[in-house]
Amino acid sequence: MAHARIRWAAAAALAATALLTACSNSEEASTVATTTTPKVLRSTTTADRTAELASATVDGIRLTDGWVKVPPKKDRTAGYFTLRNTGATEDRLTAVVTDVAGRPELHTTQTAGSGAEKMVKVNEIPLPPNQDVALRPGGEHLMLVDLKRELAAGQKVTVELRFASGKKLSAELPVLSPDQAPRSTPGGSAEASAGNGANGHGNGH
Ligand SMILES: [Cu+2]
Repeated sequence: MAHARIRWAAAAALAATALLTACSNSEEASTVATTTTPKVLRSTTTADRTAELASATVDGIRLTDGWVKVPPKKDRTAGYFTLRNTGATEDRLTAVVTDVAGRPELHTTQTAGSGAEKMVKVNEIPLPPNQDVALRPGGEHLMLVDLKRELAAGQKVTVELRFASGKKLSAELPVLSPDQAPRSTPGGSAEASAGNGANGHGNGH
């Protein structure tokens, strides 16, 4: 119908047709411009899959990429973060204090000859100057044993990290479901790759 009217206008006055054409061209141009918007929306949706990770700093120490896994078992779960000692001398993470767990522990993961992974408690995690030390699935991690309450995705766990230097660093770690967990864990382990599946992270830590 619109075309019919345009033709009628063209028959009536050529100048008018030229104006209408110019008009419809500019409309097309603006349509093209708006069709690029959904791409932006799509990448926003992707970002939603990975919820915002915690970061915090205290003089000389920076925490980034902090999160806690939705407990795979009722009584325990693990927390992960990257620490950077921005000072000039070595420091050590010696303890974590939190009110959500009766026993917060520092663990490392050892792979036995059979290939089975085993978690071992450690007393401290060294932080050499100017290096990132990543606590991550399949490696060193914070173990929250004897959970005092249920932890659901979207909640936050407040932790206070204590260091050999006497420094203390507080952070609020978001609780993430497996499909919200960060995908690209640097040097990711078998467990991290398993997390790429729909229902990874089925095991205990
Ligand atoms: Cu553990």
